[in-house]
Amino acid sequence: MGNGASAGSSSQLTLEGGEMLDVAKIKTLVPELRQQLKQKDLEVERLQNQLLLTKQNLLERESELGKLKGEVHKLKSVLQVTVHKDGKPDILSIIQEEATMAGQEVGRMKKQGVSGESSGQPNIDIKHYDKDFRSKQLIKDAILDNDFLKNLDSTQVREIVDCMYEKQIRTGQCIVKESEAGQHLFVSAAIFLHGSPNILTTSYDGIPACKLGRFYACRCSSSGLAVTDSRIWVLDRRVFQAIMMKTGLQRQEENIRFLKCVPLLKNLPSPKLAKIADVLEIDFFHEGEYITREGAVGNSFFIINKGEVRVTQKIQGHDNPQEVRKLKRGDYFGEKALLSEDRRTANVIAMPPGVECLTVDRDSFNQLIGDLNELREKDYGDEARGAQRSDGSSPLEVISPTPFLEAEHSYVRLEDLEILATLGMGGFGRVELVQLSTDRNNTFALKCLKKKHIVDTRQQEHIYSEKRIMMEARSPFIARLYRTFKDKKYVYMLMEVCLGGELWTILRDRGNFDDITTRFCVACVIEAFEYLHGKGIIYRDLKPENLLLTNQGYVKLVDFGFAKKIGSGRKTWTFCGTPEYVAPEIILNKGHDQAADYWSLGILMFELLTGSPPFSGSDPMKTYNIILKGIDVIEFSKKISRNAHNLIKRLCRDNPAERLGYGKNGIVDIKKHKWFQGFDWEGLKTQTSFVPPIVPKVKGPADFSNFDSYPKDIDIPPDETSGWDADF
Ligand code: 6JR
Repeated sequence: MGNGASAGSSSQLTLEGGEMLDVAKIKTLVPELRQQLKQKDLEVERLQNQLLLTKQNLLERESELGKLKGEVHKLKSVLQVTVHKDGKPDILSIIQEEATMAGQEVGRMKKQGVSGESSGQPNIDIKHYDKDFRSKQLIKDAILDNDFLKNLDSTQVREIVDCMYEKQIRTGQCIVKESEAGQHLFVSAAIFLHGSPNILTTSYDGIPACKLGRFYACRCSSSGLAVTDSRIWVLDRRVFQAIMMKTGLQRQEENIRFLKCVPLLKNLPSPKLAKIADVLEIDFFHEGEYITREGAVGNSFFIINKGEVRVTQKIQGHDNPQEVRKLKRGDYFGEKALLSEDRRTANVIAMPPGVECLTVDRDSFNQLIGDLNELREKDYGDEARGAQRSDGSSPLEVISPTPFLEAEHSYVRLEDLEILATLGMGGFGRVELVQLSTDRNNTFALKCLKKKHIVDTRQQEHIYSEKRIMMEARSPFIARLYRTFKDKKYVYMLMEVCLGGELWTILRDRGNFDDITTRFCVACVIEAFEYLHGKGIIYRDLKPENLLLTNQGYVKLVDFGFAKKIGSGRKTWTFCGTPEYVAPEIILNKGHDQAADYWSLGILMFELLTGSPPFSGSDPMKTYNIILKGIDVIEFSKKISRNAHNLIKRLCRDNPAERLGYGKNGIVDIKKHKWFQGFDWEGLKTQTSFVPPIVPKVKGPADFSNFDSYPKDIDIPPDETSGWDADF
């Protein structure tokens, strides 16, 4: 005792920095600090509440907005119908245009298909015209200044430059004539005004002149009038198409020819080689350059096209890597980091004078090449490290032959049918609900196509193809076509009726679908696509407008106007589809195949989940330009879940070869995606154990209440007797 400042007395504390604190003083401060803390807590709580309220408010606003949008959609659709009733469809386009100009989205208007003539591939002479260096440069500059054409490769640009021919134009002369068939816009003739390298194009039906590039998007015919006497360069659309096709084919053929000489790949079936040829990139490495570095991560597989490489490795007992072998043209390397190791097992160095390699990235390698026995069993003398996988060599792709099909309802005659109501309407004609006068319980959908319209829009071949494909199709996810008729004015298709209505109508009324509904609809489409692709058929016109609900609520694909049998490993070049849904390779005329359907599947998912497709402009040209910018610049609404977002992005890859579904497992890869986790594919196929998410109300075989109402047809088309439909 006695010593006031003893260690036992705790009246003072020494802080780390040597500062002294009076404990008694602190004790008096504690209640005050507690009070302050409590106040801060309260404030935090208040702020949190505010945040919650704002969030709630936001959600409410969002839902209000959704409802409003739904109402706008309904109104627009009613308008669409009323306008047709008045027989003045022009008003609608004015409304639509004004809405677009005001910056609003053109929501629930039915989307129209677009197609180039169906007269097969252009088989025309690609003629070159001599021109001086300056003119060539001018044309080239114009091409590189154009949003579309700048995507072409140098061979294609050179061909276009060579094929343009000169034309003298006098002041006031009309460069492009206007025709009545109007709506479709696409590059058909590129005209370069002398002096200012702008590109003018006409749409491919020869309709209003339209400038691409700097003075883009005037739809008026006056833009086709020459202001002064001038010299222009012209390229016919058919030549343009022929160039695109020729160069595309050439590149593919060259690559395939080389791949056939690569010992590793020479036994693969041609369709597979074609796919590999599609994903190849050509890379050049200077002498001495390290193509792979031992220990580094690697994501590419290489085939040597030109030159030689040296392979070196660290070997015990040596300070420097030692050469283990040389590889030459036709040899490959880089498989190990992709198969079993994550890292490169050796250095691969380009030898003089440099090396050209065909490069395949990791994804494409896994999809197309990775399961080859030779690769898996490859042994560089390193204790059989390669053979880790079970056999998985890719099955040969075969197109199933057409089985003998029974002809249901082939006895039905046109005279036996009575029209009950109109189920759909378009430029082509109408789809009527009809019943058999001899059996009123038997109803069908009768598609009536105006022959004059078919001839005017050169769709004869598409109509035949539609008939052939639909007559043969036997899938629960594709509407049946029983038989066809014809008379002087129309050709007719007698089809299975789906009284649940169009998915488009339901989407319009609901605004958007939830994940479950969307998954179901997309799954039905996948089943239909699996069936079609298995027969070498591409569909090319996916959209909610072409999906019908059966009475039970299953989804069926209708309208095969753009479907085409191309076989596997083949491509086609005819431009067609619906602008919002066409894939970039179709726009760029690079040739397209099944992968274009996978692209559209991603667009469909997006539209069903949000109510609008991701790429949409006020006219087709604008839409195409937005599509070419890619899916990565599109903002994804919160309505789209993480897994759905991921799947959409995997489907909407710019490069068709990278799309999910295009790999060696085909469409199964899409079915296995996380978004479909737990989905009962078997139940869907058999249509038994499944309760569809939307079960429509259908009271009987003649109940058309799930369809919008359409006015009676007042427009009677003229006779068309050219005889193109002899075999229809
Ligand atoms: N060894 C690439 C060529 C050899 C060779 C021996 C080894 C490994 P990668 O070099 O694939 O990149 O394609 O790893 O992706 O004798 N190459 N000759 N690799 N590894 C490689 C091959 C190619 C570099 C070789 C290679 C070994 C030996 C022991 C582990 C343990």
